[in-house]
Amino acid sequence: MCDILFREVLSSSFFMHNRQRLMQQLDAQSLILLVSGKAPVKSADECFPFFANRSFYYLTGIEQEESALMLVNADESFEEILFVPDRDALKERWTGGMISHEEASAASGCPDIASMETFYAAVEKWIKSHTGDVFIDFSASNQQAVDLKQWLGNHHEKRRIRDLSPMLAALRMIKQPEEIAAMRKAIHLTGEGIQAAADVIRPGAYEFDAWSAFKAKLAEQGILDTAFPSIVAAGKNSLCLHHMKPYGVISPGDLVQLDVGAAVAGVCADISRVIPADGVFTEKQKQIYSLVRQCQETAFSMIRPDRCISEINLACQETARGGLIKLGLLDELGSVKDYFWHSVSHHLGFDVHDLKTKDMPLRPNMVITVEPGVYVEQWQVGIRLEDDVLVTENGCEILSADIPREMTDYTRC
Ligand SMILES: [Mn+2]
Repeated sequence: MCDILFREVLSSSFFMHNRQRLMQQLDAQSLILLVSGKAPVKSADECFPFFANRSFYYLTGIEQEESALMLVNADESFEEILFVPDRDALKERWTGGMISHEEASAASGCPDIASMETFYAAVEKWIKSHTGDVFIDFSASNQQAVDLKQWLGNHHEKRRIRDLSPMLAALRMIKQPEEIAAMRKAIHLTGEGIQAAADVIRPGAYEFDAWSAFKAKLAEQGILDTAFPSIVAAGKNSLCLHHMKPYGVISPGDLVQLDVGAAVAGVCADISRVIPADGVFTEKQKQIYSLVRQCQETAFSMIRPDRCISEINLACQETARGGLIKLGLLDELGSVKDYFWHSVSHHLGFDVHDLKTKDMPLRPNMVITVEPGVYVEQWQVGIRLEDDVLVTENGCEILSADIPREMTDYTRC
């Protein structure tokens, strides 16, 4: 185990295995093309930060901009070529080292590394000498992917171009042991970050005090990019689900909603907890908190292979409906959706909202979140509790079980 988490990488055999699993799903004589992408331009010569397309990363372990993967499924075997841009001393002077062929090969386990300059010629050559279909990721929206699709359309309009994204989703939904191990570390670190944030929450502090305490805890391990923008929402700000401007001041009596996640070796955690500013929950806050906890228990008890997320969601809604009626907030004919604003689960992996095949039944080694939320506008109380859960052979394991989840854990005398 690495002691400093930013050095964590997944092994080349993980990426090789992913490519093999993908190829096994395809007909013989097909061509797969995937690109890493290009950072979007902000303005003039400035770009937004670059992150490689997550499916490209899943198959290569490479974060280099403007790279491409070509996989050819022949009858008995498959060929793989990874194209990376030529190193450019002037560019590297500004933005640091570009990946070498040796580094690309070591990270991906792909023996054949070529210059990106030769990519389109290689595709052209394959298409001219084969009749098979070409698979690209229709869901990729980066400029390099758009250019590739357009080029295929312009130069090979008669060739069948097919969408790879359903196959990528099917693969990425089933987590491999190395991914789960990295996720456990990301979750553990997220728990430490939540504790650090909770420690600075008090009336008079700002939301960004907790926000920066969380980030600082991750930075101690060299983890500088969170899995997604951290949400710290005090009081009525918790009624905005993605409150991303943590400038609010924390007032006495407020609850502070944290929805945060670290990523380790690219694998995300996604955890939500609620901290009372004064160290105590009011009666109304307690009622909503325990209802949300009940919804979580409904979900935990249902998660197992063959269940669909939609079924779990409906059951949680029913738990919420019953509780809201008891509290007098909802009448029998009212809509629970007035309080239960979002679905309970999403898949989690290299993307925080990971690729999925719509409402496919759960399978062992899928990882989903359990995040029921109940939002009571008239009380100015919104509570969401979120844990990350691994589907096992006959139930589930709560990967974030060690992160305190009960009201008593966050009550201070
Ligand atoms: Mn989530």
